[in-house]
Amino acid sequence: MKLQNDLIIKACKRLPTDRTPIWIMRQAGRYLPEYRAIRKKHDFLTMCKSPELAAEVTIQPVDIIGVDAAIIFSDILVIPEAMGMNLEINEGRGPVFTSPIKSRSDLNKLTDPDPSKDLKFVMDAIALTKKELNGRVPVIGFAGAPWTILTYMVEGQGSKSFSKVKKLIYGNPKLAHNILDKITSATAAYLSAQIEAGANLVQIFDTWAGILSPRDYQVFALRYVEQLIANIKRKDEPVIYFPKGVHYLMHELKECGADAISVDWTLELEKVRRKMGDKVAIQGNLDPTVLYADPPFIKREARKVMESFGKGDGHIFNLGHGILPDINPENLKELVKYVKESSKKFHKQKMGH
Ligand code: 1CP
Repeated sequence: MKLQNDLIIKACKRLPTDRTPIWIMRQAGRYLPEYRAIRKKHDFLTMCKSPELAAEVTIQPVDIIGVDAAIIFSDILVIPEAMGMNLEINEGRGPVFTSPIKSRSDLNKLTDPDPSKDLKFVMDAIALTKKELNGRVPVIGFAGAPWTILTYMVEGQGSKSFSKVKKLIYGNPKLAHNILDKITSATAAYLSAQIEAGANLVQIFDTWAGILSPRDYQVFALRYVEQLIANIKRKDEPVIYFPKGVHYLMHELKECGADAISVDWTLELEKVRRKMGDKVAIQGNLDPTVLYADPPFIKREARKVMESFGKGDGHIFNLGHGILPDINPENLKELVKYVKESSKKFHKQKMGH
């Protein structure tokens, strides 16, 4: 099926577009009253595992906010669950693995999931979303990066100090590398299956990349991302990599195999672009909390982001991290409208006859 709007695909490949495309990390979620209405009736994992419900909330931000892509409603933690770990969602506290990995015998219990069986609900949600969107916008598949997934598997949940996973990589690096290898191959199969099911591009979320020293980031995170990207079976579906908090290593990142690098708001796009050259597209990077301000302020800040990238193609507008649950959706609507209109001057206009 031909896409009516393929701006994001083109931007990932740094091909000419009339304007800058925009989508928002965590756009399918709690800030939308329409999401909360469905979520009130079903728990989070049930929603992930019911293709009809997942497709419905995936499409909500396309209809309500007007974004240029739909990201499939799921979670990065479904991979460790499919590898055999028990995932529970505690209302209020978030997702928790009840038996985090502590030893080699815990690693030995993990399985190699078959995405077409163990993660069939994701593939079904992608296929159904594609059918319902009927080519309106591309569908983004996603997974967590191996390092970020390892942190959850070892910590059991989000953490402030990451002491357990740090203890593992410094105390037993061999075991850490063996787990990372297993996560990497499971994730490559998973993302390949998402593309096979119809995802037009995929994003790899490395939310906890920034808690490592530059050297450890290369050894425990970047190396596996490179391996992962090299092993995704794809034709020309782009890959976006989001290494949150990594403000060094721009030269290495541009060689990691991703078509686009997503950056957080602590970086200036102008400098990122200078360092990346023409090798990759750049996604980002409005501070998510700017959306708490009033629309004129939001627009000024959005304009600064576009000016910092400057003229030319290869920019995908996004926030520097996920949208927060207490943002007013009207503010996001204003942002999307503004970027769609005012980004035209940063692109070469087609000449009329
Ligand atoms: O209560 C609810 O309704 C559940 C809240 C929620 C939602 C809406 C969770 C639990 N996950 C999601 C969906 C989700 N998660 C998407 C959907 C698509 C989208 O609109 O973007 C995506 C891409 C994710 C990815 C994800 N899950 C990440 C990486 C991105 C990021 O924001 O850094 C991470 C770290 C998670 C783990 C997770 N899942 C949910 C929560 C509350 C958390 C964070 C846990 C923690 O670290 O404490």
